[in-house]
Amino acid sequence: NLQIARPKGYRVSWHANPAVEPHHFGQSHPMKPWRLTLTKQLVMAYGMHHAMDLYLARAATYEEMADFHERDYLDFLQQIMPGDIDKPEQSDNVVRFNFGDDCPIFDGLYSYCSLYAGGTVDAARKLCNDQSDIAINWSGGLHHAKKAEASGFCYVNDIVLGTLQLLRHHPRVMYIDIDVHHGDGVEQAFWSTDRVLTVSFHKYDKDNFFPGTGAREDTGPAHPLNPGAHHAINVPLNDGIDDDSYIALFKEVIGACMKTYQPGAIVLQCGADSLGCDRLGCFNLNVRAHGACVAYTKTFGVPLLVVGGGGYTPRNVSRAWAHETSILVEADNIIDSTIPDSVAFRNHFGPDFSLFPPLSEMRKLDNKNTRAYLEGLVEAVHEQLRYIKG
Ligand code: V1P
Ligand code: CA
Ligand code: ZN
Repeated sequence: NLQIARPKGYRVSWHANPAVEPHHFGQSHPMKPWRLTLTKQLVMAYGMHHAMDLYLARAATYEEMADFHERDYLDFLQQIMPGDIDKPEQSDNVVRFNFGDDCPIFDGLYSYCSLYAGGTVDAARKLCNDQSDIAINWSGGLHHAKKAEASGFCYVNDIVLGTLQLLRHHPRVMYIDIDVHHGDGVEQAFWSTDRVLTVSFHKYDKDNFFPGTGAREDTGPAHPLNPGAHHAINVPLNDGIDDDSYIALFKEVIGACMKTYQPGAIVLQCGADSLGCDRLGCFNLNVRAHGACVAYTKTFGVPLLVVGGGGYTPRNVSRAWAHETSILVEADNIIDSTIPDSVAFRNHFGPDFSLFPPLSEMRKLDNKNTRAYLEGLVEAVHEQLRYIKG
């Protein structure tokens, strides 16, 4: 009897398709789908698969992806082959749809995109059908994709597709993004509606950090006829933010947003490039602090769609997402902080073999976020929330 097996706690579902994992973006490209293999190995070695319902994700259909994306763009994504990028007859579309170094055309690209998107759509539907309380797709979270443009390693915006599913059942959905980059694609997709409140925490430097958007003042087009005005919350940060300031900031901002907006569901993008020692990131968070944001989001008891995102030091991505899985299944107090002996690829976790290596100590970065700056951000968010009603 499932009631007895799980007397309290939430029903957690895991949505994944192993066929996502072997895709290669290319030799020097930072995005490595293999990090999903490492995550799954850790989750299984800890036995966490026993505490979730496991679903093999389907590929999203063309029609499902066309809920957000333009057909011209999907047609291109479906037919383009690796050798085509240099063909003159393709060059207009390659440029128009922004393919190139960040978004290369690799073998199996369309399968890769439809599989990670299918996982997020499936996860959202499980929440809507009340067959799950917390649904996880670590292969999703690709927040930069636009309706007719690839961007920043993202081709299909699974977050938008999943959120559109949630909006069929919930009047208001809140989107939270802790990837070190601005969640521009999701923000833009819901720019004109008051039914989604987007909140992104990110490193912001207009000229020197991708994608260069997400200033504090960018809150949605402020026309009196736009219901989506004020419904984009941006929390722009500087290099080196540490555990305590990030957790305090996250709790104040998200606590205030929840109180005002009272969403029926939450989508949480857990990009792990906000950890210390990330190959592309510049924050100084440890695995526990990243996980504390997930734990805090869970305390609201609202249906929760959890997706991955960035994260470019695979051993740390897998540590964070395994730890966060343990928080979601309420096993974080049970599992050992030493990486299990049985885990495949255990050599990747040396020399410490800990789930919680001291990332903030390993690459010294000054915290360029003063207390006054962070207090100013919180105050500005409170002011913005005055325009929003739940
Ligand atoms: O900075 C840029 C573009 C390239 N310039 C013309 C501007 N691109 C970044 C893209 C980062 C994408 C992050 C995605 C996510 O938010 C969600 C999955 O995490 C970029 C960087 C960088 N250091 O920011 N591209 C690359 N590095 C890159 C390096 C080697 C090969 C290919 C791309
Ligand atoms: Ca972000
Ligand atoms: Zn990122």
